[in-house]
Amino acid sequence: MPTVHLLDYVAGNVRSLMNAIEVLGYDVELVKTPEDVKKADKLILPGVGHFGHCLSQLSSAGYAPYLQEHIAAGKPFMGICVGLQALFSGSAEDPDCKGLALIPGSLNRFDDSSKSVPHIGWNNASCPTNPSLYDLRPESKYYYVHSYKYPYTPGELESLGWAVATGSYGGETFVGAIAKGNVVATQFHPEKSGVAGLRVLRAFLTGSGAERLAARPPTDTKVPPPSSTLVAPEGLTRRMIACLDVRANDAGDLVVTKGDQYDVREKTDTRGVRNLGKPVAMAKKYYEQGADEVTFLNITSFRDCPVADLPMLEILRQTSKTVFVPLTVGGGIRDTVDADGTKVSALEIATLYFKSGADKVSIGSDAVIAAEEYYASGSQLFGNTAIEQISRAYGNQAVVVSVDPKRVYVPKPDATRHATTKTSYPGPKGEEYCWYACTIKGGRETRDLDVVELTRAVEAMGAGEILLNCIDKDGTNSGFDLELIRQVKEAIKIPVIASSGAGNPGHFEEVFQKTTTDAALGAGMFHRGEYTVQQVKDYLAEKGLVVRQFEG
Ligand code: 1PR
Repeated sequence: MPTVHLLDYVAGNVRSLMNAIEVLGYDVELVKTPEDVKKADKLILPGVGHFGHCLSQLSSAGYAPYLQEHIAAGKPFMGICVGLQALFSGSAEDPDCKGLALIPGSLNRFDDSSKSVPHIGWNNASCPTNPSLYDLRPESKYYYVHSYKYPYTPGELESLGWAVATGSYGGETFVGAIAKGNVVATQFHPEKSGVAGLRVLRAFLTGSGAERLAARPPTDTKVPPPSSTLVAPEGLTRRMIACLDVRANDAGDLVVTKGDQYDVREKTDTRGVRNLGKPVAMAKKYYEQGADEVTFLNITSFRDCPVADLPMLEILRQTSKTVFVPLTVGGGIRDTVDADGTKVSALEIATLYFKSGADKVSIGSDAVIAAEEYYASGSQLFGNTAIEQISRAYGNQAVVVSVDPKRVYVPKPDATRHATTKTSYPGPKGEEYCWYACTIKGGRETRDLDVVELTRAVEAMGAGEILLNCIDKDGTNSGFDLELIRQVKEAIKIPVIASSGAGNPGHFEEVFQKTTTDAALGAGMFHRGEYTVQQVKDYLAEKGLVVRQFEG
């Protein structure tokens, strides 16, 4: 099999990328030393997380001059995400850190005054002057996750000979992909962008992208074309996530289950664990129906088990071979003591998950405890929480905090110190206000911390996204808790995934139309076969919402 070299210079998650390359029929050789770069013909520079962290790793390990040499020698080179950003001179994310400076210019942060940052989700990468650049397609969507971007100015990069594909988010148009000669780079993750992304990778691996580019260099290098023809329309889609709660049933088999308000046992006398199917097969089914992400939650993670046998590891290994959208795994991400008495940090557990194919980890109970300690210490950060350690090593985008709140009704706002919301669904005694109490251990223990406190604390610690469940709504098929979602969205800037209560496609439309949620998640209605992800997306499209459709 032909070989491609991959530079794994930070503790990044390259498993997904390796899987994608292998599925395209190529062997991956990891570059371990700067000298290995010399052996490479085709070289890929991935990168996630912080620009400064990635670039300082690259230069302190001595890679930078070898990369510049590889590119200057005209050998095929592909940069992904921070690997694209590295080609520029610098980034506002770390002004003291220099890029490879192949392209003059510096990246800046998305404006978060009216939108969530990071920009997470499926968006365009379209190049009107060269619509099939590296097999990008104007109608396709690609998976992005980044807070910093190179702002697109029509004609600027083209005048330097670059072909540019752009995306647009909240009124800002940014560089989604660039190509020139032997170099191509994407801000999005082709390995996580389904078939559309695999096409781009293939165009790089086979050389067809560079060949076609050579036959059709960027047009109008001197006169910038009118901006209206180059700026992509707002393309971020409504992101839909399928969630699989996984646990061992009474026979010891790992099954997908689903609770009603977190009770996953049958209502019959036997009270067996509900078994709705096999995790790997169900994840593949949802991917093929068009799910934009798949989340696995190990819902009995608080029970001890040897770390090497973590039940999700094998599930991730198998799933990541066939599912090319982001995979999140949650449950049990916390410092722990292994069966033989060895201490294992949350970061080490997360690393095991990333190496097995996860793109993000989701932290539940441990985030609540960390937030309580944060407030107890006067809102100080010491850098030692699981959230801080994992986001430092893998980037904020890799850390989701899963929140399991329960409604607590009060007659008036000053009846509690917590952030209340006026509710249209009064409590049992007619109470018109409620606050949302955080719980741990899958709702088994309620804490004196509200969702506003929790989400603000974890945002400060570096969480990249909130998975907002609601115990009152879970499994009820009665729609999302819009009041909860609005309260959390107002409190923080990072993206929120609405979860719990979806029972039909109309509920997804409602949550997207009536709140500013960034994504919505469904479980039971898909597992029970009442609706497919595709049906929900078709419905949203009919209602005029932008969605990504599965490309087979
Ligand atoms: O605390 O870090 O070990 O993580 C445990 C994780 O397991 C948390 O993310 C927690 O939400 C989850 N969890 C624990 N117990 C349960 C349970 O159901 N008994 N499941 C549980 C949470 C909630 C959603 C569900 C939506 C949508 N599942 O993810 O999928 O509510 O359901 P619906 O669309 O059918 O209404 P830690």
